[in-house]
Amino acid sequence: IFPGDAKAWKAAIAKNAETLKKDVETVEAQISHHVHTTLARAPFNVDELTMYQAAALSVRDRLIARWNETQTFHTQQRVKRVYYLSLEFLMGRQFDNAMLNLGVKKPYNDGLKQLGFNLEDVSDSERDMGLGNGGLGRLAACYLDSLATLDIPAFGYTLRYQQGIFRQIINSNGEQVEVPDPWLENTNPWEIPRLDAAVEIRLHGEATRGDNAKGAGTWTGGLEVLAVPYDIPVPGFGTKTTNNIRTWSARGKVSFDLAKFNAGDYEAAVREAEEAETITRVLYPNEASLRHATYILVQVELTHDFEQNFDKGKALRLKQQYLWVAASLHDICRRFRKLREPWTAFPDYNAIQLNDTHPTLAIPELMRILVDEEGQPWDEAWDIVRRTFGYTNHTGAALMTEALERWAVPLIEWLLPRHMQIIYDINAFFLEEVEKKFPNDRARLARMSLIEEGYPKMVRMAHLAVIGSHRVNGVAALHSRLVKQDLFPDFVEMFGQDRFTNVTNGITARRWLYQCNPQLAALITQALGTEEWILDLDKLKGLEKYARDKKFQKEWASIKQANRDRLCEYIESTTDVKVNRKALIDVQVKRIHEYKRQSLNILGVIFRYLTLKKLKPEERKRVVPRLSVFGGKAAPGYYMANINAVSKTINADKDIREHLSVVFLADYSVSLAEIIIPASDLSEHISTAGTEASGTSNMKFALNSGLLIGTLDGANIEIAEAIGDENVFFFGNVTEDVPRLRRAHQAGEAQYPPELMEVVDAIRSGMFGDGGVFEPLLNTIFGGKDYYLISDDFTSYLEAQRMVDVAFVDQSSWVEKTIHTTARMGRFASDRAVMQYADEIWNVEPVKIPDSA
Ligand code: 7GP
Repeated sequence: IFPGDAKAWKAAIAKNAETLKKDVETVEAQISHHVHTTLARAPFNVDELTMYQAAALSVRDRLIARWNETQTFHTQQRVKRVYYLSLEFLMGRQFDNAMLNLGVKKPYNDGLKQLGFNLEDVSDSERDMGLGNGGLGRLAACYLDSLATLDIPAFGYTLRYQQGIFRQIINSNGEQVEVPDPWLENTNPWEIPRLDAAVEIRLHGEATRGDNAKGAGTWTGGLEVLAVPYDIPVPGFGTKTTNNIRTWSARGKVSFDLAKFNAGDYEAAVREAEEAETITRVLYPNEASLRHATYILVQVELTHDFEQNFDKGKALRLKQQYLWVAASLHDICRRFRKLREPWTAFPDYNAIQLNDTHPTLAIPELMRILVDEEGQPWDEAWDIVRRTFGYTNHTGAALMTEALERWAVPLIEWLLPRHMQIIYDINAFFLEEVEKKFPNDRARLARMSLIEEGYPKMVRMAHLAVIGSHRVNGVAALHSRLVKQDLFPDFVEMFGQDRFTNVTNGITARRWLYQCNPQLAALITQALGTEEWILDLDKLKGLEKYARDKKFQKEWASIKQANRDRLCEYIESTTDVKVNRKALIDVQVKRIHEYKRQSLNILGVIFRYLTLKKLKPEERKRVVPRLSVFGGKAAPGYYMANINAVSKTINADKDIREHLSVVFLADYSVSLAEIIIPASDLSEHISTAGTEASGTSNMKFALNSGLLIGTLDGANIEIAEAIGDENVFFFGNVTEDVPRLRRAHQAGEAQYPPELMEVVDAIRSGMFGDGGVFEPLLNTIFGGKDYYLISDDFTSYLEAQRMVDVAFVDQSSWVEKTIHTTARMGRFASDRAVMQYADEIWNVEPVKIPDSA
């Protein structure tokens, strides 16, 4: 196996293995190695950033060793792998997480101390890996942690955006300003460049069909660009398995055009290469704004020059999607060919999960590879495709079909001519089947077609994902029901119930308790007498017996207070607000979006303010003090200046300050969530029923002993089932009521509650400055049709908030509720969710990497 002298190899490997020992001296030696050689610094010249880089590189060495063993073992054993295709992985910071999963945090802590550094300060030098927008991207990160921890062979595939999610600054008008996130400015120690393993990707060009409808076609010409892989190792907790996230970076194929270069036209020589690189320059900020762009586009008159007439952003986004899936499938197929198995065995070795519709082009791409390149018969190829793919939908079904991704046919034809043919053929054969099963039903054919008629025609990516997958799942019980009922009812009739299933989302307790709330984790471990809960979250049940134990309650509460203090310090150091450390901390952090109804919250805050103003000073003292915390990024151009206007007035009011303060924390991120979530007493998950597919922060708050106020939406419902209705503050209309209420608004028959009118009067009186910043909001409620039913849920929301105040006064019973809440959150572990995917969708088994590997 070894080239050259086997003895020399073995001795070298054994010697090198010593660098992986976990004692403090070894850790210090490794760090100093990187300081001196990789970073070329002398000890007197080491600042925190350098120390972070050196320490991170030494952790990376350990990861790479395990990564190598894992990959080699998986290859030798010919295991079936899961490929998780996600356009977003919101990883956050890696250093702390990697140390904890590898079990080396203590020696790093001690080692750094001896070298003159504090671990926490060093960790703070790390930039978040912000390669995602929100829930979908963070879910992908949690699932990768679980896959590795559960020893399931898996790869994540995504793009290596040079700019991740924008950084958010709040200007003096209280508006969001987006600034770039150059996260790669300092070298990123967590990735391994594989510059030699680039993949060639074709765009544009000419396509031909085969002799008969199902024969092999061709695709030639056009432009070739390179996709260069960078690997990020993902270590499991307490296991050797180290999986991989492969991120693709776009490059020009020839770095410059020699002829032009020689002719002296230097700029033209590099232009093409630069254009290729723009493909992975930036993460797209938000689905909603892009969909909006689609609608505008539909009305634009089209010519053949799409770069000019099509929204450039749209074309670039499609290029991103294709470069990513084509490079990933190339990789997967290359690995499969080495097995020398027939293509019909492809699904026995590969399960590919489509994280929403963004990677749906993988379906026609795999058809193209199988039919055009590998000479497989069409029907067999289609069978292979269907057995390989699974599709997860993440959009709230009550937002309805217009929320689903669609691409203009002319755009696909221009960029991917062969894929457009394949999509048309898939559609033709599919509609034949529909016609067979439901003869003479033209309306049904039109509804189910992959192509939506219009000018231009559009490809419905969700339909393609449904017919090209063997399983389609939603992400919470309610959502999965709505996916069948509202989004794909025709497809349920066509394929039967079995193709549709539910996998309720989950979160990793490694990051979202063990890492972000170390004190609570330590208390739990002490009470349970074991750390097993980190791998088996149902073990938290064992806390139930302490729920009424006064001593335990006291320790539990004092940890919450410590976490609260930490958040208050953060607030006071980043804003000019002075906060009451005893206040109930009421949090809403998530993407800012109409359906999530931050507006309901802020209108409720105003009502609380008005109520407090009416009380005498001694009466106010009896009201539970509150600190309302908001955070979240809005789609570019969508401002939340109203929240900041309210906070300005309230925080400046000397009579009220003690009793109510409001802060908006800028630049919400995974790292900020790690500070906010452990500190929260109450968190808000208050979307219009039927619109939030699941929510995952609700799980994080509850796991960290915070109570929830929410609607009967997404995973809130299942959380309440698990922890007990009595521990959740529910309010508002249910999904079934939504259509009727919307109709009432449309017919002008809706009632507006007096509490809401009181709030509106206060706004209009100028109490919160120029009312202009509220106009868009008030317009959607009064001028428009109150699509998200703020007015319908307002009164019951206020009532639920009153119940919170009442409950909080009895601290012992409140703490008891929070202990029960944490104790019963086991089923929301991402480990459970991932095992469900493994059993019901992927059909994969864990593979333990032996110590001797
Ligand atoms: C989100 C959903 O809004 C959220 O409810 C869910 O918990 C999360 O996915 C994970 O399943 N969706 C997105 O983040 C998103 O970008 C567009 O959806 C396809």
